[in-house]
Amino acid sequence: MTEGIVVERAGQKLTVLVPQEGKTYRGIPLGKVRKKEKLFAGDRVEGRIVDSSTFAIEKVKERKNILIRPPIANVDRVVIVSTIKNPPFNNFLLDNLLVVYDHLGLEQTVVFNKVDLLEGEEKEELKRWREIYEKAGYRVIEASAETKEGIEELKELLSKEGISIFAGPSGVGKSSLISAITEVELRTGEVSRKTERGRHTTREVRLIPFGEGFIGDAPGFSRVEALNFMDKEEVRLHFPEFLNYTCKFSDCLHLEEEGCEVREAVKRGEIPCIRYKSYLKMIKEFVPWLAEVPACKEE
Ligand SMILES: Nc1nc2c(ncn2[C@@H]2O[C@H](COP(=O)(O)OP(=O)(O)OP(=O)(O)O)[C@@H](O)[C@H]2O)c(=O)[nH]1
Ligand SMILES: [Mg+2]
Ligand SMILES: [Zn+2]
Repeated sequence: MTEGIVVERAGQKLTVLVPQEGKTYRGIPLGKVRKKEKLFAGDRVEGRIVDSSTFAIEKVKERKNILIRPPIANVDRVVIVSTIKNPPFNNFLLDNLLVVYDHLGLEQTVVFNKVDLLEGEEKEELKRWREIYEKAGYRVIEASAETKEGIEELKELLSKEGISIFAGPSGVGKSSLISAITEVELRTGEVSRKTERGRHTTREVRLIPFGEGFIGDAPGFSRVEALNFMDKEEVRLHFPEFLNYTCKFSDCLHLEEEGCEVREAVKRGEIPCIRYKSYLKMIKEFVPWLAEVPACKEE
């Protein structure tokens, strides 16, 4: 049996890389595999090289994980790409992704791309967001596929073994960054001036060999809901800044419970209101005391 990895899935068409040969093949799942499961980019497979262009997939190895958004298996780390401008920053999407990927146990990096576009007040806005995420404990990189700022830092991070993927909304420059990193030319598309959104240029998942591992480009998406992946009670565990506080009750949801230290920290301004508001929105709750916190009114 020969080992391979699915590096691309376009509709039913699978592309399998056989590292031993340094060559890609059209992957054809044999009947028993096809009947049992759907294959994803990132799947490690075993099978036989049938001819110079075809690989018969006889077995799919057990998966470490499957990301639904984007659909890739065996992911080790994820780079979540956002922009302050063009398109405007969607902090709620970023917060949902951070929760979902932490739940899956992935190593995460927050990237703000297109910093070359920012002026004056917009630079201040970036600085404020950067501080919020860094204080919470995330690694934040400012980048530009245009000026190549941050590209060396990303290269270093992504040359490690395993599968790293780029996630985030359409138009933030995922494909542009991957092109700058790997020097593989990928299709990119302009952001619409009217709607300020990307045009879903990348249609398929594709893994590109880089360093000891792979970098995955995938279509953008604008909605992910943490509650589709976990119970309401779990969400609080994936806000690292909440974990610095010990509430009276260990199952505290940080709403209106007696002895809630997270609430006190929000009131004192130690936990940014905007992150706490994301948490409430994620678990679909409301707390009346928020209206009394001066720092929360400004936002
Ligand atoms: N000024 C500037 N423009 C950028 C930068 N990165 C990407 N762009 C532009 O932003 C647009 C969108 O880039 P893409 O790389 O296609 O974005 P994407 O995230 O892959 O989008 P989807 O494939 O639709 O999900 C293109 O017109 C790029 O040229 C950057 O750092 N600075
Ligand atoms: Mg793209
Ligand atoms: Zn609490």
